[in-house]
Amino acid sequence: EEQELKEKKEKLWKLLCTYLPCDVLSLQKSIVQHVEYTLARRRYKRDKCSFYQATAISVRDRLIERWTDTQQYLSSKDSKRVYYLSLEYLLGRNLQNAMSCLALRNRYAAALEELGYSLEELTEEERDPGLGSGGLGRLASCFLDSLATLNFGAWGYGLRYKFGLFEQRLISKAQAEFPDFWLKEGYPWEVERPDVQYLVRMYGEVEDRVDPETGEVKVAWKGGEDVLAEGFDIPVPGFHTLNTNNLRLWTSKASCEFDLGSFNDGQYYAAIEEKERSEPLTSVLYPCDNNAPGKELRLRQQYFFVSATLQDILRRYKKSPSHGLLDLPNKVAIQLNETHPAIAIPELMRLLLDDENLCWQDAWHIVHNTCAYTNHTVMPEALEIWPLPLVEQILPRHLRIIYEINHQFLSEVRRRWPGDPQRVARMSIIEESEPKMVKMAHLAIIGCHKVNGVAQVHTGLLCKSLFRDFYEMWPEKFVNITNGVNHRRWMLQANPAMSAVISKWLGTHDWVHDLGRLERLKELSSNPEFQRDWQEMKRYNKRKLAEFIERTCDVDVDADAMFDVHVKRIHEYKRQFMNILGVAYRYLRILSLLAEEKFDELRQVVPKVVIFAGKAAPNYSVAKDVIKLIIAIADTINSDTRIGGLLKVVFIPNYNVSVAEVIIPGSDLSQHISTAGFEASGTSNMKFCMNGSLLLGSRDGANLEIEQSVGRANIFMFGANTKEVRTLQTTMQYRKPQLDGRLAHVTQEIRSGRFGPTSFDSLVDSLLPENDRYMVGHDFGSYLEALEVSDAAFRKPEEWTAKTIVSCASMSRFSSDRCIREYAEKIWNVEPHQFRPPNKNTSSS
Ligand code: GPU
Repeated sequence: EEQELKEKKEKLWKLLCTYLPCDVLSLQKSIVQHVEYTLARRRYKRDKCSFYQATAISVRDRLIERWTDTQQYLSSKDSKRVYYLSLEYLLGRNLQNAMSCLALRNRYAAALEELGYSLEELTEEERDPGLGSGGLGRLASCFLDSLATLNFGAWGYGLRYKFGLFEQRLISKAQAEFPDFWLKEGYPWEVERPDVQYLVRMYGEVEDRVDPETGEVKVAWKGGEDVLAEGFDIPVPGFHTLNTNNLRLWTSKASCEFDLGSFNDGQYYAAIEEKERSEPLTSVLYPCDNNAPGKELRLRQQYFFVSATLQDILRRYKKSPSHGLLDLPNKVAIQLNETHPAIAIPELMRLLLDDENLCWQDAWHIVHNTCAYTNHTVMPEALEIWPLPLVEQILPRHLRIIYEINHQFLSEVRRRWPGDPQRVARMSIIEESEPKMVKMAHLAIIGCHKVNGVAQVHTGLLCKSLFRDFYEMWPEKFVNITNGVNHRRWMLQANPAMSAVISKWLGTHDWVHDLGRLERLKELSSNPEFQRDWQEMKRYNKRKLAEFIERTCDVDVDADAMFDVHVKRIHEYKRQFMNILGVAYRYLRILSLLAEEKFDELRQVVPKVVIFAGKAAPNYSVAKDVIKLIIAIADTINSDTRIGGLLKVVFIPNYNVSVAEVIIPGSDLSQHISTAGFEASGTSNMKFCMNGSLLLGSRDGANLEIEQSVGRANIFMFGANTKEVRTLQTTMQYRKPQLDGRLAHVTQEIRSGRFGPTSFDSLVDSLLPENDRYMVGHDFGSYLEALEVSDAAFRKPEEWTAKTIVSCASMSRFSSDRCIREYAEKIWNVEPHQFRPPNKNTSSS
């Protein structure tokens, strides 16, 4: 019998013992087969959508074999795994990324060409999964790519929202929101896992039960409602390595376990309806960037996500017979992306206490040494605090655990600082307000062994102000890990023209693996021939962006003008308002030069296209007003024939990852002008530099570290630093500074209706010193000066080009590869494990 089993196993192995063939003909066959059999469409009909999907599935097939092999390999190694828990991911398009990871891009392009499709046109068929709202979600995606490329065994966990971040359209000169049903045509990169399901309970009551034998008190959580979590997996390939990781996204389903009694009572429809109520849990992503929505559904989403994820992690861990629970911290690292998944701390405690029957000390030891927390903001309105009664209602068992954590923690504080009740009150997880509130950041700091900020200045603020008490108590807990971005997506994929120039001049592609290799470009920065290639590349990308602007905004722009870009979520602290005020100032100045016939000075004006893009949260009316003002000013300027081509302003709708891939390579200058102390890091600043664009930046977040890397001459910095902002904010309360004359002039013109009938009163009033939380008035003068310096630099093309080359060549620190290595060393304590197949042939290499 054993022999028979062995033969069957062998047969199974032999049927698929090699990786799928990847010659051009085999790729074509697999594409056409998927059109015919998987999609059941006609292969003769010209249909880009079907061919995109079939191509994606063909690529996915080739990912799956490496993916399952990697997972099996990692299990056999029993290596420590990293789990990245994030409520947001902004994956961007996957087709080209997956193909270049597999080193099959050229072959697929050739295969498609012969079938009458270009890879570029099929690429455009892919919809961005908008499962995130801004930098935090995109960072998570860059991390997944680097983790796989660097051969770390790591899984991402997230939610599979049915509706991603809303689609932004501009209607009647304002933002309008539309649902983003990204799954409309299906998502070919995911694999549904009906076998991976967990029940997640919410509501109900807790009951203390005394064990009659031991006298021990146990808490039982009873009643409530169950929701079923089902996993969908997306393979995450590494670049030129077989290692392929996994991103598991949960969707909510009605659980199919019924109280059968209710059917007998004739409650057939009511019983089913009741169950179906749980479906909408993962319907929609809250569009909150740096803002906590405070909605009950959001808390339920967070808990649903965390519970399914931790059950899954524990199940996988326990599969290995050698694994004892106390060993968990040596085998598992859990990273919490912001406090959004911080309810993981009490949930893991609950699973260990109630389901695994561990004692408190053991459970706490495991939780504390397994989990770590990344903070991404110091803005008070973004810090998550939940009304205690709400937590009690949804998660009564967790509230009990939080009380106990807090109790033990505060005793420790009292021991260390006797007679300091204020400190105890400040550090408590519970805010004694009406109603009481649960502070998720405190819970995360107390429950984790490491807390990290995302740029030096940001981590400094965490230690010096926001989490000062905690830093005093546990200085070794706090670390800085400056953010990084995946240069393979943001250079190699987004900017093939630049990649070709770089590889040509370096004579190798090795920079794709090690961004430090770009340093060698610095010596070439003034080489006239290299400069010519570089400028040609930039012009090519600018023409592509100009075509995109023509298509999306119906505005004709000149690719020889300076492209000055400000793209990110619309937020007061990011100061798009200050930018548009500067644009209005520039416009008025050009008009007065014209009126006064100052032709020499007019000749000095750098022709410019100012490009904005970004979404405002639907309920954030100030941000929506800023969009209205931008559009109003843009319309006035673009239709003013007197200024000719000297100034154009556009607002590109529906900013997302794939739009960014067009905008960033096509920019000359980019603005990162947040009020100092407010932008934790910023990550697009890094992407712009990598693409040969110079930064105009405030003294905030990663701008400061970028300045150190590229050198002061190659970046335009301005404005108050964090310390000055702090003192100014206190002094402004009693000493009101005068409004900059140029600013006063601009605001007067806005009020007077120069830019259309709306007077934008509330926006303009926000500039009054007593209202100006974001220091627009204070920084405006030095902002205009920095713009002038950048204009002067742009007038000297050779010098400008050299600056952009040096700044691009200085970006190695800002690769997410560097960043992930730091997490691995400072927080996770994990080593890479590269999978090499024992006897399968790798036909792709
Ligand atoms: N960030 Br909190 C978000 O995109 N969303 C959020 O809800 C919070 C932070 C951003 C920071 O604003 C940005 O400065 C940072 O670069 C990014 O996270 C990644 O760390």
